[in-house]
Amino acid sequence: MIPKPVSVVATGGKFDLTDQTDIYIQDESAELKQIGQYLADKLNPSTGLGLEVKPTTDAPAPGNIYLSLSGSDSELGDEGYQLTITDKLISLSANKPAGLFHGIQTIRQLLPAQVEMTSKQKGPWEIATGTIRDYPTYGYRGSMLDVARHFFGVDDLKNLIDQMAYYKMNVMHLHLSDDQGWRIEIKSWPNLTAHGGKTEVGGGEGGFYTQEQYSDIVKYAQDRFITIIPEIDMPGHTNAASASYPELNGNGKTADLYTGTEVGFSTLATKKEVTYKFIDDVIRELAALTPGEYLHIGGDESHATKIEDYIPFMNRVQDMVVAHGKKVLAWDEIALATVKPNTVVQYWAKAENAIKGVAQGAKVLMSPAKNAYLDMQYDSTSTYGLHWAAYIEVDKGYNWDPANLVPEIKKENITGIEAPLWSETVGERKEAEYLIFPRLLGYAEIGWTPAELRNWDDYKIRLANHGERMKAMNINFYPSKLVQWD
Ligand code: TNX
Repeated sequence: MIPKPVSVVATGGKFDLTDQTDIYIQDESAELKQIGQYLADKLNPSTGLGLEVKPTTDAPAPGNIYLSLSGSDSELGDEGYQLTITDKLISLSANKPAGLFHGIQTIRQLLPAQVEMTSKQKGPWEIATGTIRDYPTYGYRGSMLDVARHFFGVDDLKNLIDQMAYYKMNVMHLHLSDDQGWRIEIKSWPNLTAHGGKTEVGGGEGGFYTQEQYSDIVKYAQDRFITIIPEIDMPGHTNAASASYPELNGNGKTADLYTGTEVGFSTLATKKEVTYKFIDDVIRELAALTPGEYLHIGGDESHATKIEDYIPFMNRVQDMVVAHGKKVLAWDEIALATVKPNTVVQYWAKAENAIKGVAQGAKVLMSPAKNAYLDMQYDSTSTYGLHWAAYIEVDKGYNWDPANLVPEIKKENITGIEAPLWSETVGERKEAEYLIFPRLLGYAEIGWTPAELRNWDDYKIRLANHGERMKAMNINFYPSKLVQWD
């Protein structure tokens, strides 16, 4: 299993899934039905067992699966679950629906790998008996996709959301704007996408999400207990905005659409009121599309913005986000400004920035480029990816502890971990998967499993077992030589 559960007690027997098996839910609430149906939809195509979701008031008869909300097991928290499997019953309970959903991923992983295929497979469909009690170490377990350098469509995002859910991740951060493209429709500033969304790195056709499509993604993720965090990067990384609305441009040059991969040349006009009118409109529309708590305002690599302009800009934009009812997430440079209450600092490059954030009372989201960047090459022979921060082989991506990386950043300062995929070198789903997998599984485990239960020698055996699962799920993973794939 990945991530490794907190506690597993095996009892040596087996439960058989048969054509008599159904999924019983404790009441008819929409959430329970939906979680039960998610499990049925994952198991039915491959097993052909025709599992149905049925409400019940009592524990079901032998041979079935039972999902219930108990609500009073404080150790499990909001995302934990207890899974008790006997030869008669699979019984999954949790305080909250999110816990049941994570528990369902465990049930899937306890079945043979072929269960993940979408065509009918042979079976038998046996599960080992025992009890699992499980809950996450960090509340934020995320990945980021840069859809600005190369655009990825709605189906690509949904696919990744399901893959993340399988490994119990709960946040997807979308990098929606950069020099090369603006990817989210803003109704009050239509040229952002009409013009600014028209291309991407290498000169491809780019693209953008309409607000309707975006809401569909948000809902799809929400149904899988994943929160979408939208990022509008500013005041740098804003060439696409400036090319669409020249009055926003602050670097004194004419901004044309850009298809290269340099960073640090663009800036918004931080001294013009129109810029803040623009940002307020963008934040308002984005906040209305976002049920989650956070909006990400970037703040990285603003080399074309003077520091004396950067600081008041970041301070003012944080207040604007708060005024629209959201909390701020930003890259670690934000700590050069005032980190406002509830702002989370995303550590990617400079530990000293993250430390400054902690000193101001902020929590840190851990995305150290040297350990957690999905766009770093595995080694010097990797077809895709960059290596400015490091080569990150699968063992190196796994073998670190967020709470033990920077002495001044302790577990209580950390909200969790996020692994970003920057997309300068990848534009197709299969290319992106090659960089994301299998490293994402390791980041999922770092976020979920207690540090003292993790070690590479044990992990690499479990990872090998997931080779077949990833194949069954049609994931184009990098077959690292460090792992003896099954
Ligand atoms: C740095 S990470 C960037 C991105 C690039 C990435 C490439 C960060 C906050 N800024 O603009 O895409 O490196 O690895």
